[in-house]
Amino acid sequence: MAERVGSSAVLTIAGFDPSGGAGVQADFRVFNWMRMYGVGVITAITSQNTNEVKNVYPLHPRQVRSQLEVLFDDVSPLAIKTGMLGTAENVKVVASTIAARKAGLLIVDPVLKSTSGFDVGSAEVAKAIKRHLLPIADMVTPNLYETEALTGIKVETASEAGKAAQALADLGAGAVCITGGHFSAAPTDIAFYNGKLEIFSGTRQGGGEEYHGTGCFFSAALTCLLAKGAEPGDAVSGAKKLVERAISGAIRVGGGFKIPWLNVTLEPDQCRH
Ligand code: PXL
Repeated sequence: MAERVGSSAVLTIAGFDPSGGAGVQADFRVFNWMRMYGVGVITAITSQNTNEVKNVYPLHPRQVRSQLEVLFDDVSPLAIKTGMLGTAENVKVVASTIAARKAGLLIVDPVLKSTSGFDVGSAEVAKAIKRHLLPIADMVTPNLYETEALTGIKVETASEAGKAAQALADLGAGAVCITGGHFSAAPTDIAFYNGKLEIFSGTRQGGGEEYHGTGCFFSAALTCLLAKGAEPGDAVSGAKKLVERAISGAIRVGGGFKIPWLNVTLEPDQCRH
């Protein structure tokens, strides 16, 4: 009999991006690279390419709840990551269903804005994430913009990020990692867990260009490392190294932003038919 993979599955609850740079498809690629089986629940359909987001069509909360309940009836993911949730109602449904099922580790990527600047989460979504998801999150991974939207603290320096990270922990998140890819100085991530701040400095890859899907890539890699039992600090530094490598190997799929990519493939003779 085939071995059951359900107990080593990771779940992404996120939006669909036809260009595949962000959302569930990006998460699934990372899960594959990390050798974990991905299961997924869609919260919104977006119309976008590698240049821009044109529209976001959130699913009805009933559709989101139904996908989650039917999946949880059968599969118990080791860890769950949330990305774009679309509406405050969807945030509530996701939080209450996960809490009721006491399902796996929870990593919250509070997606609110796309690389191209499109608002993919309103102020109501931010409020609902604060109220319903952060109190049950094991780790939250906002970028600078999302940190400001969630805490009201303007973050331009590492010390401001430290204050904001503590404020996010006070809202109930077990661990916080503020991703500093948008700092004008070096891309420094600031984490707060076990009552302590930790700074992860990085090196800017790819000449300061913007990429589509780096936030999804980082939080998906982090989710896998936490699911495999890494401590928060080791998971952050491991995911940061992977995202840097993926940025330096980024690929051009269309005419817009490049997409982070790890050049890890089967040997050519293994994919010939
Ligand atoms: O990068 C944030 C993000 C996450 N998920 C989906 C997206 C975007 C940004 O465009 O479309 C589906």
